[in-house]
Parts: sequence; C-alpha cells; structure tokens
Amino acid sequence: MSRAAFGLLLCICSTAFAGGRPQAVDTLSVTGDVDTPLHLTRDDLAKYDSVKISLTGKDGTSTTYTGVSVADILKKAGVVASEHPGKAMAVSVTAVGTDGYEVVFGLGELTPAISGRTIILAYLGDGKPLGANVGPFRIVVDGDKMQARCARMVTELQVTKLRK
Ligand SMILES: Nc1nc2c(c(=O)[nH]1)N[C@H]1C(S)=C(S)[C@@H](COP(=O)(O)O)O[C@H]1N2
Ligand SMILES: [Mo]
Repeated sequence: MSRAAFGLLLCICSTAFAGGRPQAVDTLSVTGDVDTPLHLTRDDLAKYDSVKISLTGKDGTSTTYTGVSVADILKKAGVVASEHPGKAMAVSVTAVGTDGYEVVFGLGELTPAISGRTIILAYLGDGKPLGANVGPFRIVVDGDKMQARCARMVTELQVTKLRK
C-alpha cells in the first residue's frame, strides 16, 4: 500500500472511531437498584407509547414535548409500584443532567395511577430532537407551577431503593 493510501485509510478510521471509540449516540441510562439496567436511544424511546405535554418556558414561549411516561421506562427496568405498594413507596428516582443538575422524584409521584399526574422523559420538542441546552432528554412534569423539576440535558435516571 502506498504511503498516501495508508494515510487516507488512517484518516478514515480515526474519523469513524475517534479515540478508538465508536461515535457516541445519545442514550438515557437507567441505573442503580434495578433488575435490568437500561441504555435507551431516542429510537428505542420512540417504540414506547408516547405522551405529549406543553410547557411554557421562562421566556414565555410554549413548547410541546413528546416523551415516554417515566413509569413505563421504570417498568421495563423492573421497578414498579404494585397494587399494595409497600416498599415501592420508598423508591427514589434521581434525574441527572449533564451539567450536574439533579431532581429527585418518588416512585409514587411518578406513577399516574397513584398521583393522577404524568411525568415524562421527553425526546422531542415541537416534533424535533431537543437542542444542546435542553437535550438529549428532558423531564417534563405535567401541572407543575414552576419548571424547576423539568430537568434538561438528562442522560441518567438513578434508582435507589431506600428499604432493601
Ligand atoms: N439541567 C438543568 N435543568 C434545569 C435547570 C438547570 O439549571 N439545569 N434549571 C431548572 C429551572 S430552575 C428552570 S426554571 C427550568 C428553566 O427551563 P426553561 O429554560 O425551559 O424555561 O429548567 C430547569 N431544568
Ligand atoms: Mo427556575
């Protein structure tokens, strides 16, 4: 192989596998005290039942978010609030943003059959992938009076069972 051809090949390989790793895909990881840890892409989330919630931002503009009920994601990971919740009401779920912002939820408030409210992990805003300071994923809480719990740039849901 000529030096030029080798150089070209090296260049192509290093572009495809920057630093030896395949190109990063945005994923939501469900970690901690779960039966099945999950790593979900936007495409994976699009296969779940979708829920739309509109949210008015601090700047006054409204965005319609499309996402998946966090309860459905937790169910896939093996975390559920049964009819007689018992220990399930001592499960916390922390949504972690890439900027270090964290929001804690209890499994009870995440379960629509208990709280009467839906909390979603959004993967689209007005039908488009979420921008850099909002995505890849955002928690959207239906009915909150302030948006402090609507964590942006979420890549992880950490599950903690307080009673083992
Ligand atoms: N990752 C991350 N999410 C966050 C915050 C933050 O600092 N970091 N601030 C919260 C607060 S206090 C508010 S009021 C809303 C602001 O969202 P908006 O820009 O869509 O209005 O984002 C929430 N989500
Ligand atoms: Mo806020």
